[in-house]
Amino acid sequence: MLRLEGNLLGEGLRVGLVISRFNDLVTRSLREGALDGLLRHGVKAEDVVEVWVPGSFELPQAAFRLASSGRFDAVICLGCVIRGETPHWEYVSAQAARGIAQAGIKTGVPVVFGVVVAESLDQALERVGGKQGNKGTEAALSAIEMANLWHRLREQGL
Ligand code: INI
Repeated sequence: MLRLEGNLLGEGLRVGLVISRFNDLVTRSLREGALDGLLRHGVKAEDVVEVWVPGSFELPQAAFRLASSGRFDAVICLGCVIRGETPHWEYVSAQAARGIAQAGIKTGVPVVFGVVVAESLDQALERVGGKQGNKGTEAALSAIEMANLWHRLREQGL
C-alpha cells in the first residue's frame, strides 16, 4: 500500500495570503496566527505575499488570481463573517466557502479556508487566540501540508 501525506516542513514554500478587512479586529489576529504558523514551520518571510480585500466575498477572486499566477505553492484565505451582522451574511459566507473551494479546484493549487463564521464577535475572538487556538495558524498548517502533499503526488506522477 502506498500512503501519501504532506509533512509540515515549510522551507522553500511560496505562500499567498489573502486577508479580508471586514471585521478586522478578528482578521488581523488571523493574519498574526497564520504568519506565526508559516514562519515557525520554516516558510521564509520573503516567500509570503499578503493581499488585502474589502470583505470575505472578495477572498475567492483574489485567491484565484494568486493561485493562477503559478507563483505560489498554496494560498490561504482569511476572513470573518459574523452571523446576523447584516442580512446578507449568509450569502457572503456561502459564496466565500464555495468560491475558495472553486479557486483551488480550478487552478490545481491548494487554497485553504481560514474564514471564521461565528454567532458573535466574542465567539469569533475565541477562535483567534482564545481557548480554541487560532484558526489562522490552523489554516497555515493546512496550507503547508497540502503544498507538500501536492509535491509528493507529483513525485508519484499523480
Ligand atoms: N464581509 C465579511 O467579511 N464578513 C461579514 O460578516 C460581512 N457581512 O456580514 O456583511 C461582510 N460583508 C461584506 C462583503 O464581504 C463584501 O465585501 C461586500 O458585499 C462588497 O462586495
